[in-house]
Amino acid sequence: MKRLFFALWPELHIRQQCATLTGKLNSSGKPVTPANLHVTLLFLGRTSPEQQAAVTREASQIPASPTTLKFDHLSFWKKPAVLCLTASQFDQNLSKLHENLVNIAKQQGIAVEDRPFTPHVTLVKKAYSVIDIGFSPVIWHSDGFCLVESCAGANGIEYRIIERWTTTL
Ligand code: 2AM
Repeated sequence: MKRLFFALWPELHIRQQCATLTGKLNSSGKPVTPANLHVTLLFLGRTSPEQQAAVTREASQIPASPTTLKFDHLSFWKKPAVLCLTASQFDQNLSKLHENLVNIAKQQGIAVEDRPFTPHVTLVKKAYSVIDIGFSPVIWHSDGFCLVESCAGANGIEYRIIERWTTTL
């Protein structure tokens, strides 16, 4: 069993913009290491090899349409105690992608959250304060999505990209 999730995986310059912003926050908590920054599209959790093979096959059939996100808000979510970058605007392609992935997971008997999709990049974990600073929005043009494994590494959580689907393939 692997702990899997679908995600948008940012290019280096987006990671850098996010990391610079995190540095300016000067907040309590644990900043997410720049290499780990991402947008979770759908968390699958513990997934069997059969389920992995099926979701991979089905995800390959989804058109990996380009999508643009404008991350222009900082949100503090009290219960998970995280500070996130959230997007006030994102396009239909992303909503459709999320919907397709939910359907694929459900077809494989994978329990997924029914909450509305809120694209976000977690910047700081174990945070306990609201930070209100002005900043330039992070505009992210994404041209694909990934299936990612979450692993416990020697230095904390590591994410390994298992599959990547892009518009340029
Ligand atoms: P996040 O996207 O809100 O930061 C891999 O663990 C990713 O899946 C993390 O980025 C994490 O949160 C999200 N995640 C972890 N556990 C989850 C769960 N039980 N339900 C939904 N998403 C989860």
